[in-house]
Amino acid sequence: MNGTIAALATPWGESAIAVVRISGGQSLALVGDIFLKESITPRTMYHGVYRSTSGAILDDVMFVYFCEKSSYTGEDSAEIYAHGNMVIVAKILEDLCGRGCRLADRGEFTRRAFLNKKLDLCQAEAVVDLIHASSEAALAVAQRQLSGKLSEKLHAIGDELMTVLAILETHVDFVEEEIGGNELDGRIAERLSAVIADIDLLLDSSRYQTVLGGGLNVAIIGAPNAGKSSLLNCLLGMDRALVSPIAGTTRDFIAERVTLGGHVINLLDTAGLRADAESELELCGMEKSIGQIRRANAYLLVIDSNADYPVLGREIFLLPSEDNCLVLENKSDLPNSRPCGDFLPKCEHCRISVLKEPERVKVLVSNFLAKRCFLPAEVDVVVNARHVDILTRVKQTIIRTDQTLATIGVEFSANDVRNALEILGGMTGRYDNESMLDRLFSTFCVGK
Ligand SMILES: Nc1nc2c(ncn2[C@@H]2O[C@H](COP(=O)(O)OP(=O)(O)OP(=O)(O)O)[C@@H](O)[C@H]2O)c(=O)[nH]1
Ligand SMILES: [Mg+2]
Repeated sequence: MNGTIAALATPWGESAIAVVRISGGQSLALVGDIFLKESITPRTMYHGVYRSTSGAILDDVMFVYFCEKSSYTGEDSAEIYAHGNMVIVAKILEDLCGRGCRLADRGEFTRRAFLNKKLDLCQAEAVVDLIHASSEAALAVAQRQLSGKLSEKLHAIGDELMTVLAILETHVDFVEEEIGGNELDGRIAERLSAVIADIDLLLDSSRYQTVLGGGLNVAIIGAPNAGKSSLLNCLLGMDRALVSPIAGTTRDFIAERVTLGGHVINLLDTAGLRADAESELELCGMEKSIGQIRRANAYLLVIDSNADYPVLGREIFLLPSEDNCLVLENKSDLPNSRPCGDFLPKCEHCRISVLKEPERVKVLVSNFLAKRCFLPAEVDVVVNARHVDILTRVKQTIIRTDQTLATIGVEFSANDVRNALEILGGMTGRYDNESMLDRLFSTFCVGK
């Protein structure tokens, strides 16, 4: 943690106000010098004129100083609220560098907060998640993680492992007193399997990462002319895709983001799938669509309830399942429409008319996606890839403890538990190397 750092904390570009953030031992002296003030009360907003070292007036600003006890970074820091003009901001940063500051690296403010124990690593990660959260669910999870919910669960796991370690060590120390091998094994095995169950719950939550991260990818699929593009337009609430009675209208797939019931959905309208494409161009469109369909997390399968069932083709036949696919029996307003429950019978079905009842269709689709694909109420934390890696290693070590206890003995199992605790420590705090921290904080923006 060397030197005093400075960076623009608001986005680069024109705005009402731009916030320049400063952190490090020189913060108080810097604001004192710049604004010619001898005494500055922490956490108090001041009005001042920013004068550069050469005496030029750069801007009329507000500023505030935070002492190390009550700052984000855990060290003396300050914020300067300038007009949101990037020439002014560039000049202020240049002046700060002239006064001995250094421009901050990505995530350096939060990295300092972590090194000063203001946050643990899980909470630091939550800062990025919170900034990038694009749905209410993602925001709620990030806020819980930032407030320490995930860390709490990890500490509980750590405490339990410490208890097991204590039992094992007592037994090592007083081996002559003989607690009774079987009784000891039973007590420990029970505790270890409870810990494994807790770890499994956390590991299981990782499958909601995709949903929280970039939103859910939902592909609208079906035969040509079924009404897929009509459905896309209905869900978007605008005329985005061409709709026509000519089969094979959509060639290039169309991707659009939409918020349904507070959740971000990446909707994908695709080219109609059929075995006898009429042209090379249609075939190219289908191939491109199939590539995209494979990456989807859920499917809205639109069929024309007046026509023969679609032939989905080998490539995507197996993708829709009861967990991820809603079959929409469209064009129910036409006289020859009939129920199609025997087509993919395990999937949920709805008889609809996109044309005549767009609002009902919107509600049906939102409910389906909410039920199947969003975060269940009981999932309060969601672990990321780094956590999965650590938790998996902790779990393997615990399983080994159990085996070691049965085969080699108490002394060696205590070592395994110590290892498991050591690995678990990496989740919230202890870190092996600088490069891991570099990687983690490189996902931040510069002023955070
Ligand atoms: N009667 C009726 N017609 C509909 C309904 N939904 C869509 N259509 C009509 O069906 C035709 C095809 O609709 P599209 O939305 O272009 O179908 P698509 O599945 O995107 O077709 P391709 O892009 O060719 O694969 C258009 O004429 C729509 O107006 C409906 O609920 N009822
Ligand atoms: Mg279409």
